[in-house]
Amino acid sequence: MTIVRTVCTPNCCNTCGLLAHVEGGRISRVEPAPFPDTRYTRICLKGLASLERQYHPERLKRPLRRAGERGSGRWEEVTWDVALDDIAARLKDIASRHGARSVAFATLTGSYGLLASNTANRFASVFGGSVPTRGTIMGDNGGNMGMALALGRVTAHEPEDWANSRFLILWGRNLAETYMNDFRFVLEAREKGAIVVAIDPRFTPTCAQCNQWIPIRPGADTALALGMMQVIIQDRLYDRAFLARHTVAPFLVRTGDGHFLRDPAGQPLAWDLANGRPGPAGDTGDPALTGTYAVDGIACAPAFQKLADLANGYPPDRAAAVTGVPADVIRRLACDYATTRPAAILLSQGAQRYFHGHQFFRAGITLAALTGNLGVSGGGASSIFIWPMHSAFDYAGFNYPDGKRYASLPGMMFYEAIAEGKPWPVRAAWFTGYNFINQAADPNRTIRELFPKLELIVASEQFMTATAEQADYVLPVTTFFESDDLVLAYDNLYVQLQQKVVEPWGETRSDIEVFSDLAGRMGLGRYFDRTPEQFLSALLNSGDPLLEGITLERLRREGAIRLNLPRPYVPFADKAFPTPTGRVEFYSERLVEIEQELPVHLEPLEGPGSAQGKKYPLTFLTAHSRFSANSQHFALPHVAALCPEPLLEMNPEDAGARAVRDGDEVEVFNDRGHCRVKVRVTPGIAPGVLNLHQGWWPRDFATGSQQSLTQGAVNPDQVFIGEANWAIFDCAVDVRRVWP
Ligand SMILES: Nc1nc2c(c(=O)[nH]1)N[C@H]1C(S)=C(S)[C@@H](COP(=O)(O)OP(=O)(O)OC[C@H]3O[C@@H](n4cnc5c(=O)[nH]c(N)nc54)[C@H](O)[C@@H]3O)O[C@H]1N2
Ligand SMILES: Nc1nc2c(c(=O)[nH]1)N[C@H]1C(S)=C(S)[C@@H](COP(=O)(O)OP(=O)(O)OC[C@H]3O[C@@H](n4cnc5c(=O)[nH]c(N)nc54)[C@H](O)[C@@H]3O)O[C@H]1N2
Ligand code: SF4
Ligand SMILES: [Mo]
Repeated sequence: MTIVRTVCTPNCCNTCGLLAHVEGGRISRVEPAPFPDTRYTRICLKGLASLERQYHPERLKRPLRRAGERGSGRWEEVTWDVALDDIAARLKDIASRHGARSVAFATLTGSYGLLASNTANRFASVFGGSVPTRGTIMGDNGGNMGMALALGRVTAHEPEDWANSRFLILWGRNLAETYMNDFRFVLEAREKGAIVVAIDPRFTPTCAQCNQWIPIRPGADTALALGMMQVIIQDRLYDRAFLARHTVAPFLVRTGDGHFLRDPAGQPLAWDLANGRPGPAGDTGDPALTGTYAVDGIACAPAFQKLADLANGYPPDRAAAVTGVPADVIRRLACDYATTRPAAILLSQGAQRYFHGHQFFRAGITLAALTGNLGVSGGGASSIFIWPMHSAFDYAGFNYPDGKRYASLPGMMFYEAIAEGKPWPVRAAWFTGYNFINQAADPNRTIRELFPKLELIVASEQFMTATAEQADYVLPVTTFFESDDLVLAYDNLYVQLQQKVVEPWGETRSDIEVFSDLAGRMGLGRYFDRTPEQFLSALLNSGDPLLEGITLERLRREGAIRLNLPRPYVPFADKAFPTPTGRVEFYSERLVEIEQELPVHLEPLEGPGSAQGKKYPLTFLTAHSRFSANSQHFALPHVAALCPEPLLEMNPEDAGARAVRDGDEVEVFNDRGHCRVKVRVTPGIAPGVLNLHQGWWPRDFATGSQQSLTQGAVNPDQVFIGEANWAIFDCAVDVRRVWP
């Protein structure tokens, strides 16, 4: 028997190390692999069930070519030579008629391996194709946009630092299910006496472990934050020194055009209380934060005053009316948060999956700035992405060989690129590590309107997913037990080596083998003339001091190595914020043009007052489940034993109004789609809100699918800021009982 250390690579953000026991060429069991810090030595049911996935009878073994209509399920097995020769010829032909850019290589999060998730990019670069940006099409980038505006960078405190907090707000962050292995650090904080509050329309397993659960109306979090700000400002609970020194609070804003008042050298000015004159904000010892001033006849007020004015519109009573959170709960939360230090806000994806999700992150960060909780251990307003992890590697060298660079297509424009040819036509799509039909917006539209416009669809897959079903070619790929790769987490700072444990199943190949072979057939072989190991070494040899001394040899010996950073990693500990002003920009000059210079609350696209909301009064959440990393695990026997079928969570009030009882079959519907599903009536979800976990396959429903209900609207405000993010939970539906 041999034991090999590899990594569990699905997108659950945890990247546990696995020790695989091999007997007679077959993996007999897996167990958690050691980490230098034993708190990271861990595994979950999905990781244990990865063996069932590995040896699943439905795993794809040989390349398949479509032998009937798309989606008909008729296939013929072909050799790799036949498949790749034909794909090469068709790519050339499509490129010659529509330009190489018309071929889109869409990779998402099937594997965290650097090669698995970047090889299609490299091929796209040398072929000249397009790559849809990932963060937005997956619906994770709205918050990032807000964070980048306010802090200059998307980042997070290292999870072990959560244990140093005295007060934690888990804001739309279902850690016990989605970061199950990191949740221990929150529990450590609690054991040390910290107070933990969860804000979520659902009573999740996370909420069950918190001191307080605060249900909220979906998409109303920015209004809640503004209500808290009103209390903090009115009761003077804010950290004046931090605001004056490290944020734009003292900058004078011109009442006329909303821009900062600057001196001729371009330095923003503040009102110096010591001498009653304006001066460069950086030199002003005692700047005014409040009031209004006239400077050379120009009316202006400090940015903090502008924020206070906005917050004044949300006293707790008003915020309560908007959010559904009682006024006394808002007041208390604000006081507790502002007076217990250090206090952390863990922002996450749930509350940013709305049309204006970027605003929620800005609001959360503004709270942290008001209370001086940025750059301190145990504090912060953290996203799910820990920045130094990914910035350290030489992605550019891998993805853009010889300076050749794919055309970057804003993720949410993928649809219009196919439908309308905007911003340029897409005529072929290749999905790697992406169950697009299952996991992306409005699949009914995709199948009905978009895919028929594509001349070629290829899916590199392990299983016949709903996406693979629509392809012309399905290419079978290896798992993390069958190939070498480097694996990074999104939430911790350990680099790990994924090592081949067993020989590839059937004729499966790794993504890099597939694209190397194809490149050879297309005269692009020189860009793939290195071994996977050489590519991995190059990715590691970025010259970044964070990676100094971290080599493949060491990784092979030690398994997991933490980046060269002091522990715990606390972003902005030096109070240097990489924004245009070097300060926390809760007021963004750039957004004056769209009247979002401050974190104003904006209603969801399909909220109660909207046209869709009036027609369909319930908000449809499709949250992430502990039983599956996205679409990868639900069907595995050990998982199915505990979670056998999709269930719609529904409040008794909404159920009663529709004569629906627990266990009934219902249909969830809107203009875009429907699905038939069993109901779980529970007070653990706010009235007006439904939840059906994401990741289930269409075949798990009697008819329809949960994904068919979602919309893919593009928010022009976000396009102005950067690009539109998929507002997954911004989705109005209704429910009717299905009579037997
Ligand atoms: N087991 C498991 N772990 C995973 C994943 C998985 O599929 N399975 N997926 C990984 C990925 S890709 C991601 S992006 C992360 C996502 O991690 P999370 O952000 O934790 O997950 P979500 O389920 O998107 O949303 C979290 C919570 O937000 C709540 N929510 C919904 N709307 C609102 C709202 O308007 N306001 C507030 N305050 N809360 C709201 C939901 O009810 C949900 O409980 O998890 C990662 N981890
Ligand atoms: N309704 C709804 N939809 C959502 C979400 C939601 O909250 N609600 N969340 C969204 C979010 S945050 C995310 S991140 C996305 C995730 O969406 P996806 O990234 O599509 O999720 P997965 O199902 O994990 O992975 C896709 C496929 O990758 C395959 N795969 C695994 N390893 C490899 C490999 O090494 N190579 C190749 N070629 N394929 C491999 C798997 O078999 C799987 O079918 O889903 C999004 N969709
Ligand atoms: S699925 Fe995620 S939490 Fe579970 S073992 Fe794999 S990496 Fe760890
Ligand atoms: Mo995600």
